[in-house]
Amino acid sequence: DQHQQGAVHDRESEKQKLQPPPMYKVILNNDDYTPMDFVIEVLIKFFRMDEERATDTMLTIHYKGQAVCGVYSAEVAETKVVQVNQYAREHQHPLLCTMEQA
Ligand code: TYC
Repeated sequence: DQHQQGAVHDRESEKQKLQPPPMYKVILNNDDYTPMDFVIEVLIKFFRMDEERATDTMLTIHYKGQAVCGVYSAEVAETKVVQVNQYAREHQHPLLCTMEQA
């Protein structure tokens, strides 16, 4: 009845407030072959970094193995991963973009 529907609605509203949607780190991984300049270009183009931050992030990946390039909703993160990997393959580089829950 209406009282029960109200209770269900209240619990759903409560749940949405207590459980925000999961967020995902989008990660670029190091490899031995992708040119440094190409990685910088990717960071500027897909992660909207300025050149200084892109260079710093690229070097972090190069020396430490990987870096988080951004944190996004599931849908946006998945799109970044597909677009970056597609772009790298089009340019015949092995650069790998992955995601994991933040
Ligand atoms: N290690 C690569 C090189 O020496 C550069 C590189 C940096 C590759 C970051 C991938 O995600 C990467 N040319």
